[in-house]
Amino acid sequence: MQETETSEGIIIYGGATCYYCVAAKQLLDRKGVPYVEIKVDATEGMREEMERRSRRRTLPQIFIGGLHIGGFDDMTALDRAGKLDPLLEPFKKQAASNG
Ligand SMILES: N[C@@H](CCC(=O)N[C@@H](CS)C(=O)NCC(=O)O)C(=O)O
Repeated sequence: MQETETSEGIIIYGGATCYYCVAAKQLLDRKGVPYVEIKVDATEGMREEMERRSRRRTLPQIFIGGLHIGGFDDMTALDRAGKLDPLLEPFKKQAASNG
């Protein structure tokens, strides 16, 4: 089975027609962090990988630096509690620093 390199970065296991996946990506876009989306219905073995790693079956499943966050609701709850930004901080896009 194909295995992604999941211990680094921000990974969203998502699907083609998934409102919560779009919402999750919009939130991360607003936060200014890069992420990789794995479309579980487009790549063989990825749905199984997602279910094995998250022990959940709904999309999206979000991992930040290898830490399982959960779905969109879970990420939103973390944000409201002020706990998401500290997790994202190491992944924030570099501001133009050489100009
Ligand atoms: N509370 C979840 C809801 C996720 C959800 O319902 N996702 C839909 C797709 S947008 C899904 O996976 N549906 C299939 C299922 O429930 O098995 C979240 O915020 O991520």
